[in-house]
Amino acid sequence: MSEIPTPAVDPGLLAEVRELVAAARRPVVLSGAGMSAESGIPTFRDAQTGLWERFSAEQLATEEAFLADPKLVWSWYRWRARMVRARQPNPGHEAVARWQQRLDSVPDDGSSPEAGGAPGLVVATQNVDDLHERAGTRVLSHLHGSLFEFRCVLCSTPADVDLGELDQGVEAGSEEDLEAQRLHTPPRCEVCGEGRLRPGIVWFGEMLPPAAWDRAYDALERCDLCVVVGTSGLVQPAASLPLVALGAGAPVVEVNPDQTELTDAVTHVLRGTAGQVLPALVD
Ligand code: BV8
Ligand code: ZN
Repeated sequence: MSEIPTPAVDPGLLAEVRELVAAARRPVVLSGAGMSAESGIPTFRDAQTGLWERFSAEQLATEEAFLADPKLVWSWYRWRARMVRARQPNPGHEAVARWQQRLDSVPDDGSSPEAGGAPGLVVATQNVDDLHERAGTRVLSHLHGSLFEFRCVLCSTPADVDLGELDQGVEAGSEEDLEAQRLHTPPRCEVCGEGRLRPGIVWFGEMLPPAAWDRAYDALERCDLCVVVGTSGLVQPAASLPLVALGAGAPVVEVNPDQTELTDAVTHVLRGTAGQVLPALVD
């Protein structure tokens, strides 16, 4: 693993947050697209490339876009899923996994659910990639679904989709791969034979999965620390979740190289990247 440059954040503040991390028994990590930026996955703020450069992610991540041009939207998701599969978790993902494993070995202090319940790190992510899981983290909530889940638009039957071998000759995420994915149309559902498959993603204008939302909300009401990593805090209702932790009296730490919609509300701001700051907090 390459030597991680020490983050350019105030050492005193870093030391203070390190103590919060060491003392926390029920922390929650809320992650956004910036968590995966150092793995080479573009964030929603990054400009789209190639075929999709004329669209914003918000325009493509809608049911309307899918119904208007199923091939375009389907190929965008295939291309993104293949890109994620070809990328690796970064030191930020790995630090979160170590933190969760460390807390898994803390004996259950018998705290009643009212007192917050057993110790443990909870991760709720807005991201649709599987990089947290591939770093070894159990993710409690995928608030916006997953690139690797698919279902029928009509009967909602879940389905598996073969995303194709990562052709050695074609670099996943490349323009070439982008053209290759263009040839795919959403397969037909094998159960009802009517509907076409769609990605198991929460599109704009769609409700978040109630179970994922409730689990994240409940964990934040009971947490003793919340670390918000790599989110611009623009997309609702996920962006309001850190406020639940604040309402519960927990410190909320923002890890982000830039100012966000949440900056003024949080209790601690660490202006650095996930891959730099998280290992410096956890190890
Ligand atoms: C809902 C899956 C209603 C898709 C996503 C008009 C019409 C309809 C709805 C709305 C509307 N106006 C507002 C809304 C609500 C809308 C919304 O919030 N829109 C925004 C644009 C204003 N929300 C919705 O539509 C939600 N549903 O409201 O439904 C309803 C209610 C009840 C019943 C029925 C219906 C659904 C929102 C979910 C949409 N799906 N993802 C896909 O992936 O294809 S959201 C998607 O965008 C991501 O998942 C993520 O959540 C969001 C992007 O935000 P971030 O993760 O923050 O990423 P971003 O690029 O913005 O920022 C990256 C950050 O990382 C930056 O701060 C950067 O500085 C930082 N960073 C960069 N590098 C690093 C780093 N940080 C750390 N380390 C680094 N190395
Ligand atoms: Zn079906």
